[in-house]
Amino acid sequence: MAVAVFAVTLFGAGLLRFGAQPAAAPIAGPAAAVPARHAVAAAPAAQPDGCAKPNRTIQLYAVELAKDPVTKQVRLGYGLAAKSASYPGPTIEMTEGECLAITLHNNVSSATLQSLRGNSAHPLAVSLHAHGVKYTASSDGTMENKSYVAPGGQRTYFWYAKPRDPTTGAQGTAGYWWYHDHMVGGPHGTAGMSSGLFGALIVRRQGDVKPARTYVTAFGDRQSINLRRGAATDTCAATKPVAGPTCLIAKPGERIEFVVIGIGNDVHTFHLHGHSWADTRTGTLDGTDKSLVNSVAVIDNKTLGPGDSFGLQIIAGDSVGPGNWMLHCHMQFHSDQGMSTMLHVLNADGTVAPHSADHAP
Ligand SMILES: [Cu+2]
Repeated sequence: MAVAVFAVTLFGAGLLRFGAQPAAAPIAGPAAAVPARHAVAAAPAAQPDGCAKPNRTIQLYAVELAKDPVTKQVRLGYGLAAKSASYPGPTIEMTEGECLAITLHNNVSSATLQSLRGNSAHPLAVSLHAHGVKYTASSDGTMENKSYVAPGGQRTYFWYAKPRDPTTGAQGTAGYWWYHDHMVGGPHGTAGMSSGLFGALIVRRQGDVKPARTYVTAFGDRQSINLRRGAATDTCAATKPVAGPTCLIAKPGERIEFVVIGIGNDVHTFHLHGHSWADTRTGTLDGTDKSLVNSVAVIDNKTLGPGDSFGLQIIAGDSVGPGNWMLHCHMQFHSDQGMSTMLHVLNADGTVAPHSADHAP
């Protein structure tokens, strides 16, 4: 399996905070039949209100990865560099009030995009579509808004994490969201998402408690977690395990965050053994608001529909200690077919406790 597949999508706070001003934003031409080098510049991407001056700029690359070793399906990924692309893609974190400029580079070949296309009239392109944040139509990432990127091209998208307005009560954008392609295969990006073009987007509110690690678990079709099933979801070595999309580890007492995303067509439930969380925006209750403490449910299983996303924080091993804690869809026929992995709360010496892997298909 390609090394890139194992690229770590968790990161410490601020990793993506480059602080640079955005470069000029060359726009890829919308017509798929036009070679990228001849692409005609469309109108510059307009920025949403409150986003006149982006706080940060990042480069994001859409690339083709090695085929899935089990299913032989095409795999695509987003990466902050072409060589670090993975699925899920890098977790992008913002704080309310920030404006982010993201330049998407399409490194996926026309031939690959053509192999995934259902209709020959559909443009060959990738895109970037975000949930939860504010963006104008030119950053929508859709065919309808001509906000996509032809092979070899690039385009800058602008996302605004609008803050909550306490004077009007207008909600902010803080939440656990996701981003994904909306172009590959057809106008809804169905083949792009099912090939790997998706990732988590976290918008924090000032003062939110930050975790030591963030893991992304996208529950999808074919009874998959991050497009994998059974043993393929958990590749942790017994000693010196390396955290990543297929190795969910934590030290006892570490604050761990999960972003849970529903991709594809099925409804799932997210269930984690040995741990529970509050059904709030962050999955936590700090206890200062007694009315919330007495009214908000504490849960260990949550329903996830297509397109939904939520997040939660736990203290790994709290009261239960090290061990191998199953994380699975609780729709029984899904888990029976391999929609199950593990959170390994490590022993004091950093090793994974012995366990039997789930070798369901
Ligand atoms: Cu399921």
